Amino acid sequence: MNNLLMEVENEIAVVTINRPKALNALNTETIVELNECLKDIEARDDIKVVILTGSGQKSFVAGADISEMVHQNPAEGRAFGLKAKEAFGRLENMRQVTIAAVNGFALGGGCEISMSCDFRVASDNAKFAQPETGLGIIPGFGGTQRLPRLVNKGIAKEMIYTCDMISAQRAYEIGLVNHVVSQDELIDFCKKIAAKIIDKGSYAVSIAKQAINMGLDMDLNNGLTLEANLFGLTMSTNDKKEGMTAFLEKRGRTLTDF
Ligand code: CO8
Repeated sequence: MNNLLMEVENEIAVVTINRPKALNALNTETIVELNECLKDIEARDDIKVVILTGSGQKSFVAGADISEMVHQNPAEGRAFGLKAKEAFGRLENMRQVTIAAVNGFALGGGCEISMSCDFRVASDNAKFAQPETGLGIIPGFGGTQRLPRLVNKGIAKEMIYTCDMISAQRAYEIGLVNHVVSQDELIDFCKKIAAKIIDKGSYAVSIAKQAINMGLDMDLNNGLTLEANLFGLTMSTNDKKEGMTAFLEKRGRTLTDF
């Protein structure tokens, strides 16, 4: 991979977008590589959590690559958007948990890729924005859809219409990020959250992820039916037997399903 780095340790993969000269902007090659990398991860049982970050101290991802987009015609722009839809959709719905460790600028496509992760942790120097309307385009990697679902509609509209950059603290206040920590602590902090998640039933976590993601696209009644069905499914697992028996026998548990 030319534009990605990956390290795996203790069932956690740290995937780093690595185009420092362009502040880790996403070009087609990077998006295709990310999609392939995530496909490989999905097939691996030794990775339970993916932490996505950007290389360097300054930028997570400074957006889609403007030097590439400037030459795109409408058909090419659409094709670019669809490639990203596939990669970002995979990030959003893969069975592994995904955490964005936002270590600097998360602008345009950078904010959008972070929103495709299960949740976001920011370093205190992080900055978020959707600057697209200032470039004469609109957010095309999910910003008009995921941002209003994550924060409220009015806040999303103000961010998209004004292109204002917001601080990590403001991102925390509007619920865009779960935690703000120092840059030095960022990856270790995310790894600690990952370790807590890995300690739980990994299959159950992935089913809970499915229930939340699919349920949010349904009305409440259908969402509750989906939950009941998936809950029923978890009653058939070895982890359910082990988790509940261990509790009743007052002993430690070993959960292994994935
Ligand atoms: N694309 C390409 N190159 C970039 C990008 C980018 N998004 N961002 C930064 N770079 C490059 C710069 O051109 C510069 O390159 P060079 O050294 O060769 O001149 C290098 O990175 C360093 O950048 P700066 O010198 O500008 O660094 P500063 O510290 O002065 O500024 C900023 C940092 C504020 C992050 C500034 O670089 C900036 O404003 N970048 C652009 C941010 C932006 O507008 N992002 C949104 C892009 S649009 C988008 O993401 C749309 C997503 C949906 C697409 C849907 C398609 C279907």
